[in-house]
Amino acid sequence: MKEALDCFQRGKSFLTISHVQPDGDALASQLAIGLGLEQLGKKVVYFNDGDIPESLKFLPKAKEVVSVLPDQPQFDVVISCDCGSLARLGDKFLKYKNYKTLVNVDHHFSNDRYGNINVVMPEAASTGEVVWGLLEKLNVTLTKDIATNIYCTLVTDTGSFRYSNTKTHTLQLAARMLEAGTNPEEVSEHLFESQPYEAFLLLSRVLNRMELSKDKKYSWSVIYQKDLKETGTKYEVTEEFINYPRSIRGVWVAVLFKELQDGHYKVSLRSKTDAIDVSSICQKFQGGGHKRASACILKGKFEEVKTKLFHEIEEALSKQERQRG
Ligand SMILES: [Mn+2]
Repeated sequence: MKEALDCFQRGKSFLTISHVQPDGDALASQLAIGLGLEQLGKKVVYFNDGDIPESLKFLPKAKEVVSVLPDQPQFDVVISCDCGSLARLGDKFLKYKNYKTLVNVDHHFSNDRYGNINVVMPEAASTGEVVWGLLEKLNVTLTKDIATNIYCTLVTDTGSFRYSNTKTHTLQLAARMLEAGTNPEEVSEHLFESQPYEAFLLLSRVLNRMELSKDKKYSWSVIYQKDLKETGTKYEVTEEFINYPRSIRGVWVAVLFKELQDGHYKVSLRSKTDAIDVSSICQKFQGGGHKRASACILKGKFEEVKTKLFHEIEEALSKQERQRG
């Protein structure tokens, strides 16, 4: 932490970055830390490899995010937010050499410490919580714009303060963000009540295909490329879809398969108990994330991918059974 603070104090030019297809924690964290550094008189460029989801464009500073990395001048510091591995920052950044120090600010359990400096706090509810911890130590004033971003990170990663990572200090932090002027209704309207109609055409397909395992302990659904084409949607609208299999009574693990353009499958997993660590399942396929929310990419036909993954899920479920005796 101290090393990162020194680095932020010394640096003059910064690039903030978050993972590809950013969610509310990734993007708002990168915006909040940039806003804080700008307040300290630093030069900040905001970058993300790809498009910003429509629902996040309301975030203060989101309109300044660029998708091209500048050649000149060299940045003193790159700050990556909410990203567990270097590859997740996207292909453009992987080739980029135009900086001196990379600071990795995150809360993913599986973070592989790829930065020159790493501030990784798995106990934090969101990366935004880590970000605010840093900004506070730098004596940054909590403006409404910073607060709205931090609040968005909390709402996103706690499932609107419903998940197990919601602690007393999470709600205290959220309260501070409201005191600084955040309008919670406005944030949830943008995040949850501004869906395009087409998202529901896609959701109805996902619900139609939802299945339950024989033992009723895990549930899954799948989205194919043709679904996106036929409904005119993009994967960014599917962020909340996994909550449907997750919310079935008796289900411990929820799975959403998403066919990618290259025919591989991106697989998102959610666990409803600390006894089943889905990040370790995903790590077997070079993915990762949090114990209760993780993702990985599996290669092969859908039936093969399903068999491989379900084998791991069943292993994890029977291990949990054994532990409970
Ligand atoms: Mn996060």
